Amino acid sequence: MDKSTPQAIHLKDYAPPPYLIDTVDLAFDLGEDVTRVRSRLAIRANPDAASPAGALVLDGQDMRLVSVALDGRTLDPSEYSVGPESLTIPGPPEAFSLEVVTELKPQENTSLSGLYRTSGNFCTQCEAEGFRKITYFLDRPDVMARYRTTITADALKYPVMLSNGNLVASSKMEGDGRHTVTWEDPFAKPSYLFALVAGVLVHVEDSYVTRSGRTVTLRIYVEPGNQDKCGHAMASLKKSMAWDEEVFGLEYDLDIFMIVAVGDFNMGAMENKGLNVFNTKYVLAKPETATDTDFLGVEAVVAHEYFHNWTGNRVTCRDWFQLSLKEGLTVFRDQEFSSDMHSRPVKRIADVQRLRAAQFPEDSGPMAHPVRPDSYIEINNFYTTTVYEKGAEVVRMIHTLLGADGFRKGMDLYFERHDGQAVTCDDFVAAMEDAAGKDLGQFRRWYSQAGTPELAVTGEYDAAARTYRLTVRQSCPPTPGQPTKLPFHIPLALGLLDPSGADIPLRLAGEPGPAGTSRVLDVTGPEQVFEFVDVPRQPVPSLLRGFSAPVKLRAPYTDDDLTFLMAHDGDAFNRWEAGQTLATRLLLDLVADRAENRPLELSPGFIDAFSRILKDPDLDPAFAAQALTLPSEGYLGQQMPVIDVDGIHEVRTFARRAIAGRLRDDLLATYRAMGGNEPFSIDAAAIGRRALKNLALGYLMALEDAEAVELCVGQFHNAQAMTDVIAALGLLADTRLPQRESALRRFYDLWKDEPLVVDKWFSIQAMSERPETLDEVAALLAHPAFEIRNPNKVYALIGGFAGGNPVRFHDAGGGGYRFLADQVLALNRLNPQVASRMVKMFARWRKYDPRRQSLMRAELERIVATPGLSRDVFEIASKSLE
Ligand code: 0A1
Ligand code: ZN
Repeated sequence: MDKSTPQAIHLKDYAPPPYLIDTVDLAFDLGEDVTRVRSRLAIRANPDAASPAGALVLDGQDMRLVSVALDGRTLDPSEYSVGPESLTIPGPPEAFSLEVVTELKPQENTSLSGLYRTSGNFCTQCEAEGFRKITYFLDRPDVMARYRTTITADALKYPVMLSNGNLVASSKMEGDGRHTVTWEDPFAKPSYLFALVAGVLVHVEDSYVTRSGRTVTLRIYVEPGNQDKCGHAMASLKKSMAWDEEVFGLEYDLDIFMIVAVGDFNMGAMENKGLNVFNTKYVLAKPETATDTDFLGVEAVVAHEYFHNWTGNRVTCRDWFQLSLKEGLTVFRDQEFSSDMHSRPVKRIADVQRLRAAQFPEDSGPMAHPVRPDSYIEINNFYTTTVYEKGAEVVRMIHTLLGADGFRKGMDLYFERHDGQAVTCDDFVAAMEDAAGKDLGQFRRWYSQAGTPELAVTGEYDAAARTYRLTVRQSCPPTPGQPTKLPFHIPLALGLLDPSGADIPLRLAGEPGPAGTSRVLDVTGPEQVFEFVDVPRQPVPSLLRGFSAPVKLRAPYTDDDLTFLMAHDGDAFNRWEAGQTLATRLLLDLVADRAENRPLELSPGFIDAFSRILKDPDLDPAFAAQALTLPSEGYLGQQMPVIDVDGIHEVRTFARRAIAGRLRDDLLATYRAMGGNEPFSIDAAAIGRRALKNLALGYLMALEDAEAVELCVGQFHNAQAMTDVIAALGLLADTRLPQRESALRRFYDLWKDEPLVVDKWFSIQAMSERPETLDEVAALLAHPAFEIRNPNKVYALIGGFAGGNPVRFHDAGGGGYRFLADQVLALNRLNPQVASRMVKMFARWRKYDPRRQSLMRAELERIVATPGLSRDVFEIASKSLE
């Protein structure tokens, strides 16, 4: 760092703001060189502040202060002081108006936070602390104000000018070709929800009539030429609006709802009041350019941002430590929405895979933090999978413990109490507790303790007494700053299967009669015994049904138990889980065999189980595709004390070939059966058929025989849907076939004018398992279509390589590590948020062998020693080394 070491901010130091701001009147004069912002604030001392108001310290950075006026009188510079990150006015009156003029250069803003330019348009991103780069302000979420925004700019270059709320005025200026609009947002909001967009944009329009009969105008703004890719986003928005009314009784509250899609955006999207700004990736979709995963992503993110209108905007966060209040809850809501739109088990499996792939590693590494963190150096580093996805799991557990009705009552009470307020995670839990009459005191530890708990479960059957005793032990490994943990309140959903595979009615000792065949046990102590009575035969337990808690389950299942559960468990999630547990076990055994130079052999019983799934005509193809996918290299690595990168890759490849060799005919039959020529549709059934077809093609290509190659090349050339084109291209990219290069070339030539499709082209090459990949990725940095200032390009190429290609990134030569560190340092100057997302790929360095450890540590040390390091990168790199 060039200045002093950045300091952490602590939750325990929270104090209410000394001043409040009631209204904000902004006037933007957008220019090519300079943008001028005039802000007029109505400020008063906060009656609820802990101490007398004193000096007013406003946040502000990276702009030029032009003037300050208090109650209409321009202040002399001696009457205030300006620091690099603040403007201080000593001893202002109790209530006053403050007018501040600032000048910015959005065209030089590469951080994509604050006001910046994208494709010639103006755009803002204010969460978490971007508003302070626009004007001086109390830039914290517990300062909620009503905004009025006037925008003036050249009418030809910026025909469309948008902000939050409703358009209240517009006029053309005489003579100079400029025009002006004014927007007013009637709802008080924190500064992070402010937005402004101006430029050449076209829109697609629709409308929605709310349950109470109000008509809302819906508009999606895109760059000209993209109107044909907005239909799915619009349909998703309307479904989201209907779902929130139906499930939570929540209606939209303004007369217009706008989405703007921009090509340069750090994250997925942003829920600014009435004016959501989206990464194009989560808006633009048509079958020729977007995969099924993209379509599902658009639907989920449109829903997520829309749902924020209530969970985030109407009720917001008191401070950034409470981020999961809005994010965990809103992710839970979007997951439920997608489950209702498609298949619930398939969605649950996908969400759990994601949690395990990203959140479990975070929770056991140097960046582990509670869902409600205690401290941070840079808040932008805490938009994490722990805050989002584990936060959603915590809300889901409340839903499980309270039931759907209890949860709905809790939501109603939460809005009744807190509409228009900035509140805490604790306020949310209190509303749930009070509405449902359930004590969640111990449950609150999920918010304060980091780490993934482990649940060890054993069962004992007493044939004479007809009882089954389940012993449940919980523990949680230490995490940074939390060496020991108190027991969690864990909802353990389970069933017991009799030898025919049927569920046994469940009755605990002391209970009058059975309470269903699947139930939730409250695990609260370090060790607990649950005794089931009237159990006629030795059962096989189906534990943690639906993944009822974000824990690691250890249960002494035999291979036969797992095969039995795979075939019979009434809970679809656990049928999938049993197969994954068995596969993980077998693959890790093979990794050990390989390390000991023993010959590799895949158990025929396992292949038979796969064969039964493949041939089961009653199975949902989407589920079958998930069940037939082997655990990822990353997940297998997590199960090892020291990750054997090469062993895992080799063994997984071996297993895929072995399965493909044994089941070749079945795979071919599946490929043909799923590959019907029906017209493209994006419903769950069609997505499932494509998933299973491409899974079959993937296995067949593991054999790389002439027939498989012909199918793959044929699919690449003839398929209409991008899902199928990309599946084939991804498989070809892993090969040394002559068709590889021609396919990649053809794909680029066809799609070079579609940036989102070019991103796929970059990531497919970045994820190729071929040994040349690092050199090719390094060369692609110089490709005309690569742009390091564009986050999507960085995520596709650099992120695809470092995050999606374990065997090449972790090449023992260390070239991958050097490459990533170089890119982190280049990005650090341009876009600290993106740089910090890249440096996180080093965080798990301690999980590797000594040679790789020292190579990765050296790169982290090189990064930390670099002058001019951003807070973002400094925090991740230095904590990784601790
Ligand atoms: N609140 C958004 C995510 C988001 C967060 C930060 C951003 O810039 C730093 C941008 C978007 C969401 O949850 O969708
Ligand atoms: Zn969100």
